[in-house]
Amino acid sequence: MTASCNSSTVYSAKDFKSEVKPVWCPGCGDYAVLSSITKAFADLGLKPHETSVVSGIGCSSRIPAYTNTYGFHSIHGRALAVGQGLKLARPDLTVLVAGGDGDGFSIGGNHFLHACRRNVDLTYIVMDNRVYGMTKGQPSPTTESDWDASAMAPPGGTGMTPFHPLAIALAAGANFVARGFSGDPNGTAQIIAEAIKYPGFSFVAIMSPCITFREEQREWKEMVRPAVVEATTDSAQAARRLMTDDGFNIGVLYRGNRQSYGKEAKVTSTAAALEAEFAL
Ligand SMILES: Cc1ncc(C[n+]2csc(CCOP(=O)(O)OP(=O)(O)O)c2C)c(N)n1
Ligand code: SF4
Repeated sequence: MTASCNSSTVYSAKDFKSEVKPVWCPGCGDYAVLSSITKAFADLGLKPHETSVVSGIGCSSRIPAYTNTYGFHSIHGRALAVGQGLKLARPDLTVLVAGGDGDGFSIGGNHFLHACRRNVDLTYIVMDNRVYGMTKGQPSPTTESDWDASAMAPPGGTGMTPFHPLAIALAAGANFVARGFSGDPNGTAQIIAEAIKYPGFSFVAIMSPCITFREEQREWKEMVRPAVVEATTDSAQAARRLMTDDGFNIGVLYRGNRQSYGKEAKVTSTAAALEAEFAL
C-alpha cells in the first residue's frame, strides 16, 4: 500500500490503484472494470486499509495486484472460499471478490452456488468475456453453444446451453443481483458501490470484452442498453424478467432482504480465540 492510511484522509480513485502496471492486452475490458472498482471505493469514502480484493486465477483475476488495498490472488475457482473466510474472520473489512467466468462458473461453480445461498456480506464481481482468456481461448460456461472461432473450441461449438449467471444467482439466493458493462464505467462504478453497500451476498456480472480471443465482442457497445424496468425486491418478478432477458440489459435487477450469514453466527476473529477453540 502506498497511500498512508488514516481516519481523516479522503482517498481518490487514483489512491486505490497500485503502482503495478496491468499486463492486460490493450483494449481489454478489464481496464475499465478496474477503474470502476477504484471509483466505487473512493465514492463510498472507503480507506485502502479497510478494503480487500480477493481473486482466483485468470486475466481478470490479476486485479488484486492492480489495487492498492489488501489483496489475495488465490487459486483457480476458490476466490469465494477465501473471500467468505476473510469476511467472517474480519467483518470490519469491505471484501470484494473478483474474477472471470471460467474461474467463477466452471471450476468455481460449486462455490458460486453455495456463496449465493450462504449470503455472507460481500460483493462478487465476475468479468464475463465468455471465454478463458488467460489460457488462450477455450470456451467457458457462458460461451454461446455454437462458438467455434477459436482453435481451442470444438468444431461447431460445445453444443451446450450457456450458463445464465444472473438466473442462477437469483435461484441460489443471492441478495443483490446486477449486470454492468465495461464500456459504461461510470454506470458500473455506481452499481458496484451499491452492491458493496447492500447487505449480504451481492453479485455483479460485468460484460468485459476479450478483444484478443473474442474480437466480435467489440460490438457489445452497440448492443447493451439500460434495463427499462427498475430493480425489484420480488424474486419471482426478477425471475420472470430473466426469462426474456437477452443478456444485454444492464442495471440492478434484484434487491433482496435476507439476513447476512455471520450476523447471527458466532464468528471467531482472533488468533488466540481460534487456538483455544481447536485446543486438544
Ligand atoms: C486448477 C487449475 N486448473 C486450470 C488452470 C488453468 N487456468 C488458468 S486461468 C484459466 C481460465 C481463466 O478464464 P476466466 O476465469 O474466464 O478468466 P479470463 O482469463 O478470461 O479473465 C484456467 C483454466 C489453473 N490455473 N488451475
Ligand atoms: S486475453 Fe482477453 S481477457 Fe486476457 S488480457 Fe487479453 S483481452 Fe483481456
